[in-house]
Amino acid sequence: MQGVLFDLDGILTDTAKFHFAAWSRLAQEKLGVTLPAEFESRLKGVSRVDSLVRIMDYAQVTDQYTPEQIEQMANEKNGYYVQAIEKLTQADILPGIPALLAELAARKIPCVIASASKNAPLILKNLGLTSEFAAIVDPAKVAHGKPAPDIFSAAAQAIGASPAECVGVEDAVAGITAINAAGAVAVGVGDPQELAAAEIIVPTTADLTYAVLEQAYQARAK
Ligand code: G16
Ligand code: MG
Repeated sequence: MQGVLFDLDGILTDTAKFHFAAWSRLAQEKLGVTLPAEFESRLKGVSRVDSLVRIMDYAQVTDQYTPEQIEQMANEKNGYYVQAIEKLTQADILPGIPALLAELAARKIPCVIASASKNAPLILKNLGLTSEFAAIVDPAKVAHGKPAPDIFSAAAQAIGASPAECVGVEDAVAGITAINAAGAVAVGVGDPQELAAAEIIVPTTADLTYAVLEQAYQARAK
């Protein structure tokens, strides 16, 4: 294993609840709808504008807004979201992540962020994790978002590795699909049925260790 490609939201910290709260506020105020709870997981790994498109579909208002109004609403949601993530600290890092990053650093295995979030640099800074990563892929610079392979291909490239030499860690179905499409080895965190396409699935981030990632990598090589 030459590198580890990390999703951010749901792997390093739990920001899905903040995305959902910000979208819920926007949907209520601007579209007059209450989002059902299942939207929290339905928007995982989905880009900002694509998330808004799904919400507008749900509200059945897709044809009623201009591209400028859509962009304005996406910006507004981001304002609410940034207010929440500004308060993140080291205490918000998910269990097992500091130990995993330390194990990988000790083995000199580079780590890269492959997140759909344009706020990834701010989140990493507030978690105190910026220096643990060799690179953060800019999602604005990849042509297609998850489930397309682009962001994981770019993440491997950022450390001079081929995707096949890397393990990707994800909590979202779209992310596992993207890792597999890039040709990297997928480790899923969450529901084994939902994430069945991953090489190995663990229940929580506390179960992520170097040994688990290496086991997934070796299993795929067979
Ligand atoms: C994350 C979240 C998504 C969010 C997307 C874009 O992806 O899971 O819910 O819509 O980023 O975030 P932003 O609006 O901050 O650019 P990931 O790939 O880290 O799970
Ligand atoms: Mg995620």
